Amino acid sequence: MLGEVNNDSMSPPRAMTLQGGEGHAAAAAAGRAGRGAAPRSRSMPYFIENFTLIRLCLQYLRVISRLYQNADASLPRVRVNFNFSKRPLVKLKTVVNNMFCFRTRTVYCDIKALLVKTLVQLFVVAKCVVSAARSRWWWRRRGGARRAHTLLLLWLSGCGGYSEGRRDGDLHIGGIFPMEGEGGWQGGQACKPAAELALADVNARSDLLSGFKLYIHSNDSKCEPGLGASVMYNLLYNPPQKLLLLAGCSTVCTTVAEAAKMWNLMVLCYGASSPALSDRARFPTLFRTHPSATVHNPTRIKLMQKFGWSRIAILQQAEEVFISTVEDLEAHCKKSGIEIVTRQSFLSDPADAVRNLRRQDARVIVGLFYVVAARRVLCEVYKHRLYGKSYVWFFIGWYEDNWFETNLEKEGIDCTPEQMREAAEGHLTTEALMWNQNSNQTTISGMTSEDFRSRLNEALREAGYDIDGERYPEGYQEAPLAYDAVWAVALAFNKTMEKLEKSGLSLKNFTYTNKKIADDIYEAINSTSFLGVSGLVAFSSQGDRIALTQIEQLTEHHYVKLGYYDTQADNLTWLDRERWVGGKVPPDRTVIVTELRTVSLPLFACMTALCIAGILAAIALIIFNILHRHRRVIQWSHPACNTVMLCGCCVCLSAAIALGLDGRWVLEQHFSGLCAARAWLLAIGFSMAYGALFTKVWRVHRHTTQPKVETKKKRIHGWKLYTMVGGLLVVDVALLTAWQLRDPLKRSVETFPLEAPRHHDDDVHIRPQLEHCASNHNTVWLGVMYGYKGLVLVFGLFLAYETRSVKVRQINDSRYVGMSIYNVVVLCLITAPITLVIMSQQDASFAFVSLAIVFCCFLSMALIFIPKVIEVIRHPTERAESGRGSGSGSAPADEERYRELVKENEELQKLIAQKEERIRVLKQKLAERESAAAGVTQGTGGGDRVLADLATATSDYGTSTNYTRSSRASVSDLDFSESYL
Ligand code: ABU
Repeated sequence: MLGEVNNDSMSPPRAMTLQGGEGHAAAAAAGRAGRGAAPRSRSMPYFIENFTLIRLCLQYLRVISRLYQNADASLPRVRVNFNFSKRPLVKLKTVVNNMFCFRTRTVYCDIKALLVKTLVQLFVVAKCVVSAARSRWWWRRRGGARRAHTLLLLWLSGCGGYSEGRRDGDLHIGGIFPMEGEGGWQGGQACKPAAELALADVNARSDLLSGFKLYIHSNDSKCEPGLGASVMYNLLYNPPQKLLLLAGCSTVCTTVAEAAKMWNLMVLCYGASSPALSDRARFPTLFRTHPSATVHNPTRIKLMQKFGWSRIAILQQAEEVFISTVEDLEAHCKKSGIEIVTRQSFLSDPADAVRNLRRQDARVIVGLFYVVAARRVLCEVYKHRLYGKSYVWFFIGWYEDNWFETNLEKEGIDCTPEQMREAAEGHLTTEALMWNQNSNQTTISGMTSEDFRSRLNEALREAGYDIDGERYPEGYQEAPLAYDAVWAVALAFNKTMEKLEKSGLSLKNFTYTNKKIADDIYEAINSTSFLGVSGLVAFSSQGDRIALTQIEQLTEHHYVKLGYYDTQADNLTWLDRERWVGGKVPPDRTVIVTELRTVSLPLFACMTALCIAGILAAIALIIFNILHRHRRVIQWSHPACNTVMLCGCCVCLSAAIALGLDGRWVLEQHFSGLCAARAWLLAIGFSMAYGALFTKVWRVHRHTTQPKVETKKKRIHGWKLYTMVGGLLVVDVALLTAWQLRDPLKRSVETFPLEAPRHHDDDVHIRPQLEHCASNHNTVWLGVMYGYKGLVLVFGLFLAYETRSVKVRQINDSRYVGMSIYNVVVLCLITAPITLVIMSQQDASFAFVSLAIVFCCFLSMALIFIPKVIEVIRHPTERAESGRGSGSGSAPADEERYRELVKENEELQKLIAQKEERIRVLKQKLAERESAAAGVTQGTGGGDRVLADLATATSDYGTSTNYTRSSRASVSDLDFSESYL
């Protein structure tokens, strides 16, 4: 019989012609032998003839035995595969096996048809003999025995050919198996032997397809849709009529199923996972024993929830099967609140996609690709170090167990098996259960799944696979699906036949235009339900297989079962066998630890100590100022201003401490209070300290610019000294209150770029944060405050410059006040803008500002008080001044005395003026008289009187002058004095 000829290597049209063509068997055999086995030689035809003869004899014996025994006969059947071009060892073994290993198969022969056809063959033989007799040379060249042999061959071949190709009792289905392709899924390698096992088992059953035998006409699609389509058309356009197509590999199934509906042909896919195939409108005649890849997605989501992963990435091969799986996965993720951080796809080279995963900090990655692409991905994963304790990969579970270390050289993968093993360690796989898990359960074929495994292993061993060395062919996982697919077909045909019988029809009546029988077959498959070696075989309304999923993990280069998930019942059976590379569940992202940047403790401690020392020093100086208030050195330095300045220093130093307080000390909710305190303390302290200095320098300037008389007249009241400071404070309070009420300072956080993990912990990154005080319109408020303070500073600086060489007795420390002002101005003008620039560096900023404050305060206190302290130390016993000076601190008696002296001085000056006038008049009279005496010699009485008056006047003047001089000495209030400094 020729129906079982394996036509892998034939071009599809030819293959099908040979399959169906009776009487061409010898030619077909010759063609195969010519391609595969040996060069054509003189002995070749002889071999072919003999070989074909043997085959036909055997077939004939079967026919005869059936004829005489009228019963089922088990006879050997020879199958030959001359395809040596690929996998020579496997093929050679197959050939040898097929030639010498006879498989049990029951043959039904239609005796009536045999008799008729035998007559026809006898006629053909006779005709051959007659025509041959005419050709003498032919008779001469061939021996008689040889001629008889050939005639016998012709006759037998006719019988055999008939019995194979045209039996009415054969049902034909097409089989499209991906076997020898480069990429994709070449699962036909194991699925085809499994389908053949099923075929044998189905045909061995007398209760199935009574009177019919099922045949598969198969070819290789290489998992290429174009080639798959070609194979399909050849199956369709070459006899015999096919009732159904079996197909594997999603891309091929998609093409085949989309076209097959046009021929009213059912398609049953044993190896197609594409969720796109669940579209009933697009694929109305498709069924599959392979579960849809979407069954993995609920399992993946379940695992993500179990391990707390809410951020994943997807890497996929650009094939419809994976695109539609990812679409389904995205929908599941969205429903479960899982973020898909990136979705990378690639055609054939995954290098860029893997690199992008690293950039996106992907940690939990779902990979969807065929096994060849999976090896490339794994190699890139190794190169980019995207594995280990910080990463989790979800791979598809239907790759063979050692997929990551095979075919590396052949596929040009530049990673060693060791590197691939290292990168693969710990990954998870999800797969639909394709083997019946109950190994004791007897399935429809009478086997348990383990029995099936043994038989399949045996078949694969025979085919040359190193099953004992755990080198399984591709599709081993799916082999039960192919086995059950054939059973599903047989059961469905059986059901359909029973139905058709009632209306006097048979499956043999099916044609590609017969919608009615096609519908019956559809109904039969749709309602199929049986226990197969892959589990319960039943189809959903979409034609999908319903299945459990299994979760595995690669641990020490071996897959370990972690559990099962029943999507329908939402039941996860977990075996607690997972092992993670780092000993803990990898996180789904780099853990970002927010870390508050605070002022370093030693710096804060040092500055606080300095500030406290400054505050204590200021308090001590206030006490000193009060204790020695009656000393000239204190009295003549506006001690009230000095006290205000010292208080201002205390406040400023407190502000410096407040600047160093941060999140380390103050709770977040209290931080706005700290912000307000800083602003108020600094502004008020500045106005007090600098205002006091400003007041002093202002007074010095007033002394130098006002007319002497006016200066002499004006009495300086104590309260006037406070007006300047008071005015500055009022402006401060007004501004700060407005700021506080309108747009209060609040805690704001500056976030810095991520910092490298500490202690080489890849999973942890630090995100530094720094607290600031800011209001909504911070720049406006700062501008107003800085503008106002800047004006005061600049004006103070101007006054200090103007009075730089002036020494006023009442303000004995004016030069030092000026120096303090220079110092404060310079430091403020430097510090304010620099702090704005370095405000993101908490230590530098705090150190800079607090040192500026400390420096200003210390220097001002030192400049103003050290001379006074030294003076007090030098003259510890000096009594308090009581009779001189007019400083703001002078006693009322001094003031009174001063006023009396001024008054006396004025009176005396008036007197002097009168006397001088009198002298002038008398001198004038004297001169007149002298001129008259020269003309008239008379007595000297009148002249003597004038002289006497003059003498009186002169004597008065002399007295008066002395007094005035002394008086002048005592009221020299505008004299520059260095009496104390
Ligand atoms: N389990 C093999 C699936 C192959 C495919 O969907 O193409």
